[in-house]
Amino acid sequence: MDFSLTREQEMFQKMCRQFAENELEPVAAEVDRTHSFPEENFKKMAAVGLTGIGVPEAYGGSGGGPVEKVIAVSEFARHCLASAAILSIHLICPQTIYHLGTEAQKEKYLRKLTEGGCLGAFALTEPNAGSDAGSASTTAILDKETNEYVLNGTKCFISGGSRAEVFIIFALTNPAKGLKGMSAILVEKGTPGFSIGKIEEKMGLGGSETAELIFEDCRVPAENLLGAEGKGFNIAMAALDGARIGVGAQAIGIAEGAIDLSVKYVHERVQFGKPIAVLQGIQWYIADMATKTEAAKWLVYYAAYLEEAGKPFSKEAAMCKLNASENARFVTNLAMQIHGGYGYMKDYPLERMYRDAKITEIYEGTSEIHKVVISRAVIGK
Ligand code: COS
Repeated sequence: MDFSLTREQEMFQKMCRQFAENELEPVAAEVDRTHSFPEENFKKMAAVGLTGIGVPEAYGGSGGGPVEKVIAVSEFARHCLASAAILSIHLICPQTIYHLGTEAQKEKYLRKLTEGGCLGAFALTEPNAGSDAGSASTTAILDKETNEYVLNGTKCFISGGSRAEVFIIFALTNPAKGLKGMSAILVEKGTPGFSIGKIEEKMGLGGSETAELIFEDCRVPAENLLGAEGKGFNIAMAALDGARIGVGAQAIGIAEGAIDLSVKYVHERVQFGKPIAVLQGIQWYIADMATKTEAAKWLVYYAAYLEEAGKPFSKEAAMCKLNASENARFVTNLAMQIHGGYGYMKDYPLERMYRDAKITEIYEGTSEIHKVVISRAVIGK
């Protein structure tokens, strides 16, 4: 058993850490305040190969796999959860196209989604289909005369929806079959009949724009079917398994960032004539935060290792996401307690981190859904 990163992974981690410190941290507060997508930063991520993790160089990617994703996303989340989330969620799109796409689809979409700096999105959720993703009602009916799918329906809460150029849309190609009639369809920004609706005002994660997608007789060629027809739900679930490791990475990153700030603060903050680092109450907070975060981190890396090794990992992906996201809320809460009034003020990053951390317990499946997945795996359906 070896818990260490390879030399290449250590160098990659260093590069991601520097990228986060130099490019992400300086704009994190502004991105949150203005709720603006950090377009420039996304282009810079593409320039250094981060938007092509998990896609081979032959398609414009930078190789690597789940472990590299965890490294990059967690390093980013230490400083800016919105940027970490943008990368983590974007990667679902090129990686799914790489795994399931036809050669023509790979040629058409992968370069622009990897080295090209175009954002990808993944759209499953609908107003009446959140946790119960199988009850989605958006349709994509094949017009046999023109050989086009005609999409109708609304997707909501889609991360990057207002900025993405390529979307994987889950829609019913055979509504009579329900969940088994769902397929994955590739849709490009600007396709007639496809418009962006409401852009949500959120509690946190300001820079990651979350949008509604509206399809009104939106036609795409039949060749835009991704994977087998009727297998859309399985494709979505498999993609979400990987995405949940990404959220686990976001959650450990934000917890590590909150610990970094807290450690610095307890040495600097003097009360009762001494730095608060000498107070046992504070020391125990820090001990709990560090221990739980270390444990959360290794469960995330274990899930990533299983995925990389081609072993079953759905249960561990759910476990790592459940555990790391609860820990992110626990740690940011204690970090704020340590910082007292300063932590609550918008002048300091902790207030943003506290708000941002909450989403990790909700998106890519709520904690309750993960308990469903885990308990089914442990005790059966
Ligand atoms: N990988 C591949 N296929 C999977 C899978 C996985 N991890 N999990 C389930 N499936 C398949 C099942 O094998 C089944 O297919 P077959 O009938 O061909 O065997 C099909 O999907 C239905 O599975 P199941 O009966 O478990 O579906 P449920 O309706 O009970 O839903 C949950 C399962 C609740 C786990 C699912 O709806 C879910 O994850 N919901 C949360 C959605 C979510 O995370 N949304 C976040 C936003 S995404 S934009």
